[in-house]
Amino acid sequence: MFSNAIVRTPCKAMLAGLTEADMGLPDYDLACEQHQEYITALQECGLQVTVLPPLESYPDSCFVEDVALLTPKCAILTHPGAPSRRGEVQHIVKAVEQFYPNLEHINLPGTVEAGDIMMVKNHFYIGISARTNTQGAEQLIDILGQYNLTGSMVEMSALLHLKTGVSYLENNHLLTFDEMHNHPTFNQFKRIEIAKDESYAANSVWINGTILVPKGFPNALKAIQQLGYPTIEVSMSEFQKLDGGLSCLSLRF
Ligand code: CIR
Repeated sequence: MFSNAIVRTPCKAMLAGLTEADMGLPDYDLACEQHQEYITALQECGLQVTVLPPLESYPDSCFVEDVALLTPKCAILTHPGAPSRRGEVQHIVKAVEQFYPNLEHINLPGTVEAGDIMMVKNHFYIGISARTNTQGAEQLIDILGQYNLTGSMVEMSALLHLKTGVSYLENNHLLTFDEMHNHPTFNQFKRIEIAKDESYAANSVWINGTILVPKGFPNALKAIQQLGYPTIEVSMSEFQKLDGGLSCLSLRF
């Protein structure tokens, strides 16, 4: 179960955020509205939400998930693979310190963005991507080991982050997209395959028994509901334009 979440209000500079989506520029005011809707959804799931102020120097700073890994036993500050995002890390420290007495760090040459990390009980799957490298993953696995947690690396090819293509919904249920449908690492899970035209919904989020699903993906929504989960749909169009999924907008712990 999660009790808390940390989010950061989008900044106006988000229009200059990193993206390969080719879906046009986000509308800032609409993004703020959608962000508020996201916070409300977290609160409806019983989370206490810490809302950090916008950071104009970092266009992608609302995607707080990437800069820290918050586990039940420890907090690890990452070192993003995207150079323009590295400065975001120092700005999350104070908020994380409110909840964790001791912070661990990933250091160069290691890079990690926590969108590449998927927690399944005490195990952490770490996608090796353009943003997270093997040195970073090795450092992370070492740190996790010190807290009796485990980690393993997942090879991937085309996805931005591991959780762009796979989400764990608890109860052995895994949403998968594209290269993750048949990935041997996940053979032991019951996979729910998300079709290409709804691929964005492969990044849905389990919070205390409820699944947050991006709005506008009816088949994915139905498949998740058929598993027996209550769902909350959240409008995400403006964040999708920046390659940001539902999980990216919060740290949940
Ligand atoms: C980036 O490219 O870094 C941002 N525009 C999107 C980050 C998405 N984060 C995530 O998937 N965890």
